Amino acid sequence: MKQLSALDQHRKAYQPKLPAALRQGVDRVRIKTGSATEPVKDKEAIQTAFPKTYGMPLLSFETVAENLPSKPLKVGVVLSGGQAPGGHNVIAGVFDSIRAINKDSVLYGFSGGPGGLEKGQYEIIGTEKMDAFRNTGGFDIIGSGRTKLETTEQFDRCIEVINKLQLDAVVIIGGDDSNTNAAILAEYFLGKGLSTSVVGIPKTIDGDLKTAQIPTSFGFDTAVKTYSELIGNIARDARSACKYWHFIKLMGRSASHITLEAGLQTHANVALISEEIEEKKQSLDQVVETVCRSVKSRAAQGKDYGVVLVPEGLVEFIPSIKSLIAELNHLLAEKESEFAALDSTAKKITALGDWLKAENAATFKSLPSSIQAQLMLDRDPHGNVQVSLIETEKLLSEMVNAKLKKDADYKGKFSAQHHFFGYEGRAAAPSNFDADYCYGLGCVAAVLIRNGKTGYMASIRNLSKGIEQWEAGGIPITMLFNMESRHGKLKPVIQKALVELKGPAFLELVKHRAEWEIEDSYLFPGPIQYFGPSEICDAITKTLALEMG
Ligand code: FBP
Repeated sequence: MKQLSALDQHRKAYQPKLPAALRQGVDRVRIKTGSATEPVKDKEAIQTAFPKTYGMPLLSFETVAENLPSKPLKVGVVLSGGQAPGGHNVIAGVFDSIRAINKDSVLYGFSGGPGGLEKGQYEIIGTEKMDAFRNTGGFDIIGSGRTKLETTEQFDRCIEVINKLQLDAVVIIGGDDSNTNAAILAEYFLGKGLSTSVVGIPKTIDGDLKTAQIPTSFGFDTAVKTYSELIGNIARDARSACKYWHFIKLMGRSASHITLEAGLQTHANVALISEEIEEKKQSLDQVVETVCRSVKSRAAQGKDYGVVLVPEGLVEFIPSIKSLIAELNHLLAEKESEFAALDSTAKKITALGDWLKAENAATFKSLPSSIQAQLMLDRDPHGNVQVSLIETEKLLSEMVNAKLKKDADYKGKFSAQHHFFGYEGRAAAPSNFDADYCYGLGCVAAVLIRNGKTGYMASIRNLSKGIEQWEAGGIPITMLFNMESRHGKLKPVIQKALVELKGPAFLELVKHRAEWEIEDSYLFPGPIQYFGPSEICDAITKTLALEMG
């Protein structure tokens, strides 16, 4: 028998709270059909790509007095992409709900991500296994993966597996790319006359899968609270030892939501926001100057310490580096074999320096060799640079150090420590918020499936209010699409939600940052609390509170 920590034992017994519409039991929920939807832009192209699922209505739920009978359901579940706290509770929500709808329902877990569906690698999730994973972090119940399902050959292999198991539905728990694929699969299945539903669940710690109907993706709450605890501890250490500047890179490859929220939670001296840097078209040197300003003004007060938060995607938002990465992506694909034949990193760096256009070559040559090497590493399956592998925190501190050395007015001592917080929070035990939200999303998915809905994402809105006011429903994924260029071709994709520079969360940072840059205004949020006063245990993120009012 697996040993459990004391916390795991307590959390196992936690009963997630549900939105009002689901409290009488999922077998008492009726779907209310709302108005037809359409995407904000590129309507024609999206309608052409999704003739069967375009324009579907918004769905909301209402409770009815009598039980609504259903046949046993066979449902497959897939965890896709990076871990996010609460994934196990989504599965628990689906598991409990389909069995409440009909006790003979069966849940299949596809292992290792979308590739498990394609290859037919699955296990039947039973009560004992499910119970062992309730309210726990990680995706280890069945594992996750980043295989992208995009070719018709892959779709057809999925259909073979689905037909063999006679699945009524597949639930895809993933981020923007995975939910895009869920909508493509739903459309493809309908085109092939297959009645199996595909339902998506909004997951990612990065917080960049967000719309009016999806106030936040699950996992963001727990991950950012975990990082904020650690940042608070570091700020306290910095203030005690008075000798280090801590450069902390935070996950969030495309958007800076995590850095923004952690900045608001801890009042770190500097919280760099990539979206702002891009909008202001700042150079790397200007970003370095932002940090130097804080270091110098604090040194003038005798404070040779501080905390700088760096979003992991930062380099891709600095226009000159963005242009360099775009050309590198192209070159690495075009000259793949020639590049692979070069037998040392030094030779590769020299070759790229020669192949790049003059402006990009100059940017490339200005970077330390460690960063040059990191920019050449393999791309992820979606063709993205793996920004988690680029040591931006070190790049910045080295450049800050070099700049300060040349500054005759600077009389302080600069010594840096580096940290990367990503994996520390990605599989943390879910906060009460994520435990409740995720379990609810799983229940919502089951209701959508029972009603034969496909191409929908499970949604719970009104999250800044108490759970009694949470609103469950379904949103057609096609309404979230726009057309974007991917590998040189225009494709329908869910638009990533970046930090809104006119939004209340960013404006809150702007309001205070001049003070935080100079003063020791640190807050020490401490660990996530699972038991105790509600204002601590059930607190939502500042981002959600500011955005939802
Ligand atoms: P998802 O977008 O799949 O949710 O993953 C987000 C993330 O945690 C990023 O913040 C990070 O850049 C990335 O995963 C790292 O993933 P991996 O460990 O697979 O390289």
